[in-house]
Amino acid sequence: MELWFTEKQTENLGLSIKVKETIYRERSEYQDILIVESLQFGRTLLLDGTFQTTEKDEFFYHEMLTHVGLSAHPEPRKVLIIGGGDGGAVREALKHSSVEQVVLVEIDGKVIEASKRYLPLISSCLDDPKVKVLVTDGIKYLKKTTEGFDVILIDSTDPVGPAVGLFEHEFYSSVNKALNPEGFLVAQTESPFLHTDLIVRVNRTLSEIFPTVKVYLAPVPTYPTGYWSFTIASKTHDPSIPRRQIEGPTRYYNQDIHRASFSLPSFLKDALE
Ligand code: AG3
Repeated sequence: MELWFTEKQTENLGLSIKVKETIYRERSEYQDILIVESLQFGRTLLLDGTFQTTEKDEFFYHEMLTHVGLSAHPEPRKVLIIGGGDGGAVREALKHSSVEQVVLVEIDGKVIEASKRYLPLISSCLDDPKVKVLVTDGIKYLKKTTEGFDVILIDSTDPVGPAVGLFEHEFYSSVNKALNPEGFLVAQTESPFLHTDLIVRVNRTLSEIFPTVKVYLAPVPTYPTGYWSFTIASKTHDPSIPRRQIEGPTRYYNQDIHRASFSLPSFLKDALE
């Protein structure tokens, strides 16, 4: 007998993986958490039935979420990650030798625990002395923090349920307050093909707050349409120019990719105008 898991990406489109074994399943206070061993992608984390990260393809997403903002910054020392309880973005941020502290604010402690236990390749740096892990609501945290960060990464789930507020004006304003003058905000903003309207809305909202807002793209094989967007905002620097080298190895990101990822297809450019 074969066991398959399908994420319904739309009413009429799905991505299926053949499952070797179920590793972990729990209904937390916030969501349904599932980790399976898949034949194609290795260990795979699914939240509320949607692919979050897999051992085999996580590098596309985590490298692109992290290295564009950190490499465009002249000297990132303090990084804040909202969401991202699997630890993939934390691991990437620590590849920048200037980084002194990474604060991870994840609402669901169960995602952190399960990732530490069952996704060691991704979560490996969560216990690093430079990393501070806080299990709390990122929206509330940013409202009251008095700390300043050089790069803030929003590693959220889709804009449904607990993540809705992470795509709104009020939240972006608190991000702005917590961002140092030379800082960057980077948010994952879904599929350019399926969620063009969301990307346009996020860009308009961020443009009310930040002088520079840009979109960049990358493939992520296990996300809807395999094609993904990130939105980056800054107060000072142009995010499309890499300014520094990364110390650690990368598999997708390099400086050519950095520059090229800001070249947008006509349908998206038109929508953003
Ligand atoms: N966060 C973005 C996941 C969005 C995927 N959406 C979907 N499969 N429908 C990923 C978290 C990884 N650290």
